[in-house]
Amino acid sequence: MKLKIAIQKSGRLYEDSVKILKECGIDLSNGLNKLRAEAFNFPLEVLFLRDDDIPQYVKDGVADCGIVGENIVYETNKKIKVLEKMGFGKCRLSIAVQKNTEYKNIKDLKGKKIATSYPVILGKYLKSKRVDAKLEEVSGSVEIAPSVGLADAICDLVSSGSTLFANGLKEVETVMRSEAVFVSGTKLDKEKSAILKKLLFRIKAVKKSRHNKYVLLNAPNEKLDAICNILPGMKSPTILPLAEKGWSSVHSVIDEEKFWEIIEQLKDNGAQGILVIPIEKMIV
Ligand code: PRT
Ligand code: ZN
Repeated sequence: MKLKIAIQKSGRLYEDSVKILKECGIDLSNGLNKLRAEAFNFPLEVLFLRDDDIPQYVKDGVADCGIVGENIVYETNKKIKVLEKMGFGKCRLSIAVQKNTEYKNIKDLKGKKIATSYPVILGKYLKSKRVDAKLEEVSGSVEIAPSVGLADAICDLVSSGSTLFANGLKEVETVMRSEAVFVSGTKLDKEKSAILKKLLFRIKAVKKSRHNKYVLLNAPNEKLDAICNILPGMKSPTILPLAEKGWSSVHSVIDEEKFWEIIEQLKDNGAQGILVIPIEKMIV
């Protein structure tokens, strides 16, 4: 029995999806063809699909789980479970207008035509804001719609914002934030649920390790209390006496987001010989 996972065949999520499976210890070198691969060291079969098709395949049980953008999950609105955010493929679904258009707030979109590939999500958003606008569904090249006179505004995915800028558009509303998510069907049998649980456990461990660093430092004993207060650690930091009298070695794990701030505080409190080591996996 193998668990079937659907990932994007090519595109923005492909590389990160394969990478995280690899970091979960899953070897996909056993590719059967361009559409399927089998892991030989974990009961997993990988199906490579277009991202838009993944929710439907997972709902129908053709795949048991998948990695796909939240934007696609909510737009296709299929009955599937979102189990975990993956931390990559981050973007936002935004409304943009031509940069010389005066725009105060969302009410300015009343009666306007908005081109989008996300009519479901945008429709709900406008409804929640009580704005009645006309949606023009387009499947690609959304950003040219205003300049060719097809629409007054667009609603599309944005990451760096350079596509909007290059097309003379400005972002005026964020409709949703999105990133890749791990999804599953709602009716997996016992055996597949057990494999899914193992895979999810590994994904969480890999994700957690990415945000954390292992820190080793030397500290004068009289500063240990202050230093331990700065270091949150998984439980409390490990403290070992050094050969040099009056000094100890402190080991701890710190969150990448607070990294520089913590390092500065440690230095200010007399920490020396600070070593920062990436963590490969983190099981808590
Ligand atoms: O062939 P397939 O249907 O599988 O792929 P696709 O072409 O439909 O999707 P793809 O590979 O472009 O995107 C897959 C997923 O990546 C999306 O569903 C999002 O969840 C996520 N993602 C993250 C993005 C972006 N960032 C993104 N910037 N998807 C698309 N874009 C596009 C956007 O549509 C616009 O055209 O990039 C352009 C804007 O980028 P910036 O950097 O100029 O702002
Ligand atoms: Zn697509």
